Amino acid sequence: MNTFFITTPIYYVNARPHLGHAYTTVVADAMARYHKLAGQDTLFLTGTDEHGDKIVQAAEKEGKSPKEFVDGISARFQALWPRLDVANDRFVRTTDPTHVASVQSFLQKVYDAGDIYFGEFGGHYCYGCERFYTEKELENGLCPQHLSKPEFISEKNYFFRMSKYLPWLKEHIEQNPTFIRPERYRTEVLSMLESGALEDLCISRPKSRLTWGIELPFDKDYVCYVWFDALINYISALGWPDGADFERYWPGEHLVAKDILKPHAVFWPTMLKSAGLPQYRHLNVHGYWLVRDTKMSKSLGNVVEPEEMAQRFGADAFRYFLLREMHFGSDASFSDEALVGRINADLANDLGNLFSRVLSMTAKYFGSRVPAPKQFDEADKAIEDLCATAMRNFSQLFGNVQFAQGLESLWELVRALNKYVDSQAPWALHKQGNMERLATVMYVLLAAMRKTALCLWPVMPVACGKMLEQLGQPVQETLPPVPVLEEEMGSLDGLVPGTGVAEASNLFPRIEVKKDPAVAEKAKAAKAQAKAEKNAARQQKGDGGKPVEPCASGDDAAVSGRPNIDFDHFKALDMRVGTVLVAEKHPNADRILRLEIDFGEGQPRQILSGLAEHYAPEAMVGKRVCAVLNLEPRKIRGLMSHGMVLTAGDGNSLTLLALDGNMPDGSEIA
Ligand code: ME8
Repeated sequence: MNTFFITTPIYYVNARPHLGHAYTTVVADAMARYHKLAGQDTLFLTGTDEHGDKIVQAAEKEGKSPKEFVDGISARFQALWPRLDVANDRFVRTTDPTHVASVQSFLQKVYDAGDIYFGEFGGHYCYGCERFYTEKELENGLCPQHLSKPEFISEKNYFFRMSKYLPWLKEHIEQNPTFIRPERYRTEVLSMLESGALEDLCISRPKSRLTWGIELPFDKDYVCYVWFDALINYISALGWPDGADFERYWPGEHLVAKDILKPHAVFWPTMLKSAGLPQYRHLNVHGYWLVRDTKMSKSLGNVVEPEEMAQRFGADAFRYFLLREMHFGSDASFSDEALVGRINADLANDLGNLFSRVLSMTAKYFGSRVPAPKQFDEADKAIEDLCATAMRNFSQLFGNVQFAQGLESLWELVRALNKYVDSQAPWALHKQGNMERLATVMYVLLAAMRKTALCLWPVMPVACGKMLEQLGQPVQETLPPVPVLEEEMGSLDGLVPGTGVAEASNLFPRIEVKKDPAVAEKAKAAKAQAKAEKNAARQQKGDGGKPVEPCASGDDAAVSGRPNIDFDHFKALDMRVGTVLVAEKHPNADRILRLEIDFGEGQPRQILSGLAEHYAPEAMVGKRVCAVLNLEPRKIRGLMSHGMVLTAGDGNSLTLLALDGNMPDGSEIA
């Protein structure tokens, strides 16, 4: 049977849900919806991880029993998901009796297979991470994650013979290139395996130290290590060992961030192997959301609350932003400005505007009924082809966890439809009384809009419903399981002439950002001063002392204060698109990042750029940039720079120049 099973991590209940949790869960929801749209029998699981020291400590802080405490926070996670239009089929809690029974069966099975032994172990235990560190792993004697001193604990414990399965795991990863994806995380796991640093896994905690956990079936004085317990959720929720859903949906695929790569890429596959169970299909690993390029943390007070975002901007727009802004696998930076920018550009200007203008013209020219098209001309056929290509690309990229690129290819269609409106000028056809041609143009637009709306169901389910309703499509009958995406990728059909459509549409109103007047005033003054200084410097320097002539003809040049250049000078610039492969701080200059950028030249090019105060190095990796390549190479504090990355700045802030389309590395900017 054609099934698709997707999981998120089960989240710790020691803190409230934040942007990071929302991202993973929204992505999983979008994947589940996409596979439903592709006609698959889909199951989507999320849940909460409720055992372990951390939880006990957090409960104690609030003066609650662990159970009372976990019930409260787990309920918060469960309440959040519908507010983000997340429609998980199951919600697993590790305190569920069915999960507990499943974990005990699993432990017994691995024990009976001879893969669990009893031994003595001493190590540096960090309560924050719930794990032991070796001497080598500590940084100045501190836990590298929490920068706190771990406690040295020596005790007898049970161990899982993980090392026995590591050679098999390496081979499995080598033979299955998409077992862990994207590639960078696969490489990371392979080098972890090659390093030889991995050992057997301690899987118990003595009850004398911790009672909040699942009792080992073969020793009642011990509870199970929280990670061993937690990973089993992925099959306990399917009723393993006896549930019919296990037969039906396993193997599935997992979605996690890079922070929990090791347990998912090393512990879990070896556990499955020892228990004689099939391996998962894919481990999909994404990067971290930073907030204004800084790590999100309670102490910095910059934690982004997903519920607040959904309330302020709408769940659809928030979901769109999450999927569009983060290139799966790389880190991304969150800010209100970035969110508003995306909403205004992609949703209000491109998509919303398309619906609004096409529906109001259909009302005006055809009384809000879908007109019957006549013969397609070249322009119509080009839209029909583009629609099929955009849908195919969207589908392929989305299925390949490249959500941002998938949406970008769909937006190529949205933007082309807006251009088609401009070039076909329905108002002129109407004026000329050319109703046949007008009917065809309006039909092409409405039919392509319907296809676009269908593709967007995984990303913006509520807005998709509204779009389909506005196009006169009975949503209950239209949405899955009825239209299978594949069948919609051909010609511009699917709309019955005569169908009634909405008279107007206002799907995504533009968001006006109210600027703090004091901040705006300061920025304006700084800008004016910078401009005056620049002009003065130019007047002094000129060309061999000659003052620069203000431009007489071009207004733009007069505004910038710079002289016009001739076309040949402009043509001499070699400007290209590239992808940042490596980004790190310049060892001798605080404000400068050292970038290695792929411009399709066969090997990456090193460029130094004054971006360090505006972008964290990890947020730069994977970004598409525009750059001038044929600047004279320059040495800056000991390192060579072979070009310049283009940015836009107002004296205070600086942003990279963004591309409005998905062009390959090395594409020329002209
Ligand atoms: O690790 N950016 O739970 P957890 C993106 N209970 N995603 C983020 C993020 C960020 N800044 N912060 C958190 C645990 N996440 C274990 C999992 S699974 C068997 C047990 C998301 O509450 C991301 O999915 O610490 C990450 O992997 C997960 O939350 C960690 O959640």
